[in-house]
Amino acid sequence: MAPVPGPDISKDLLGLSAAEVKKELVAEYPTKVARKRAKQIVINEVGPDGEVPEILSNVRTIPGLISQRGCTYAGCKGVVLGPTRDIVNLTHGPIGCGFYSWLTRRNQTRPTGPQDYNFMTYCFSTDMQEEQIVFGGEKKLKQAIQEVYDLFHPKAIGIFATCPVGLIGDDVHAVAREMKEKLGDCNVFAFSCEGYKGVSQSAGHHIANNGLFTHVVGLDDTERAGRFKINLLGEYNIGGDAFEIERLFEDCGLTLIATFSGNSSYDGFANSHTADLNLVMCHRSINYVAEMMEKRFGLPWLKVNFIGAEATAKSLRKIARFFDDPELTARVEAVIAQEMPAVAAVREEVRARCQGKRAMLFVGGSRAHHYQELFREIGMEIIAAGYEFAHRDDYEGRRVLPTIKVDADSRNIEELQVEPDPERYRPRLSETARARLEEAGIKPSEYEGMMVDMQDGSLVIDDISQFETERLIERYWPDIVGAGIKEKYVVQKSGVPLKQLHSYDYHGPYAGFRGAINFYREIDRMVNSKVWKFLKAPWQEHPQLAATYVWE
Ligand code: CFM
Repeated sequence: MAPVPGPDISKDLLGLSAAEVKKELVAEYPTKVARKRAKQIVINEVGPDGEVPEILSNVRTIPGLISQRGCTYAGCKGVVLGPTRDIVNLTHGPIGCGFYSWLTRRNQTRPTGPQDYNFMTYCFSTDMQEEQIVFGGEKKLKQAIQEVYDLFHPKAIGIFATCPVGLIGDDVHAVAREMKEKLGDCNVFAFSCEGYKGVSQSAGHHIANNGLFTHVVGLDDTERAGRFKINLLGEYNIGGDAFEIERLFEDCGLTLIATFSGNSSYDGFANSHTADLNLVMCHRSINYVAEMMEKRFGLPWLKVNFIGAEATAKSLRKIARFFDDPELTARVEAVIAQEMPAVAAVREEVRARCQGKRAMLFVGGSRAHHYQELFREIGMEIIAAGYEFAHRDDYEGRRVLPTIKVDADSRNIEELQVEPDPERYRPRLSETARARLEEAGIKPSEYEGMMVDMQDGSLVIDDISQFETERLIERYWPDIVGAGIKEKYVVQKSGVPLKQLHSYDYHGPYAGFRGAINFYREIDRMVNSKVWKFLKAPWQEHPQLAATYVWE
């Protein structure tokens, strides 16, 4: 996508440029901290070939800065494995880790019938106590697995290690092997996803990808019926997004084998290698599975985005191009033609009220990019965006992959060595088909990152701190901030609405065409509400109430 034209967004309320604002921000820090943060705060500039400035990311948060990040366990258990209804996710650790990672993300699921399992409403934990910390927790873990099996007879049990497990040295993998053998008809596998394993939840994604690929993908070779078989990777069915995307796939005549992992099932993962194309939504959390499936089974992957009506249409057309079938192409066009009028009507109405308003988005590792589309569709501008835990390729595009330095923290996470499967490797894309796609501007195994889609002069900030968030709000006074629950109420008490782009507050879906309509209406309601200007945070009226107030 070409750089987005638009009015000058590079000035704050005082007329200072983004570069000047950045200078002021980092000047508040001690020298060493300032040096590091200066590399994580970048003024966007897109060159003629789509080249963008380098941004420091996927590095440790500086102690003392309040960050938005979560932990490795959250990325593994909560994010990637959490939304699968029929795997029992058993947290090996103190009760809080299990409880606080239990369904707060609003990942929904739809069992196929009364016989289908849904364990997502349960919270499974070994509830580690002092006795296990001192004498070891393997015995209690085995008992818990047995109890789960006796009560529920699930197809699979995933074990998730929390921080103390790594510290005391419980061997969760040995326990998993032993119990798998003992139970016979239940796949038991473990994840060494202790919270401290990486610098953020991103490490947990990688560990989860490795585990799923090693223990589940490829277990079931059954060929399902369907001419256009796809997997959707990196879509987690927050607020029902996957339901809307599934509806569109069905209308288009596409057969969805598996989603990793919104509205997903164990059998879907086991069978996913029989599909012909992987679609990658959230590149950060799932690119590893896409890469490994390509190497072992020959499935190519395409980056897609179903957030935004235009992005959805574009993604559907990409899929049609891939399969290169006139019937499919016609059906995709018919679906787009049928859905768009309703979208356009609401978009025009809402745009009249939202045009020129400004947003800041600080979310995870993909949504700060994807949601820009939706805001732009109603005429809004993105003045600053950033990720909590993305890597340089998510910002700058995969072209920088060979230049990313591997540090001690990333070396901590295993890179699986994957070879083509001797029997089942089947390249789905011939050289001619690949060339044909590239000619149409569709590059398999490519993601160009967030920055190329942002205006010159906008701020790109990695792992933003609470202090920087507050300062930016004072300086730019955006019409809305897109972030998460930890930021929400501080920002709103200051008088700026905050839309949770993780859990969607209590709303959604936002994906696909109907999702876009929901989002336009929600943002219209939020940015045009008059209540915000009457708000004054308690600490604005009484500075001594602020946590950072210095008594003299
Ligand atoms: Fe991918 Fe996600 Fe995200 Fe993510 Fe997440 Fe999430 Fe997110 Mo919250 S997998 S990177 S670890 S799109 S839970 S569904 S919203 S931070 S931007």
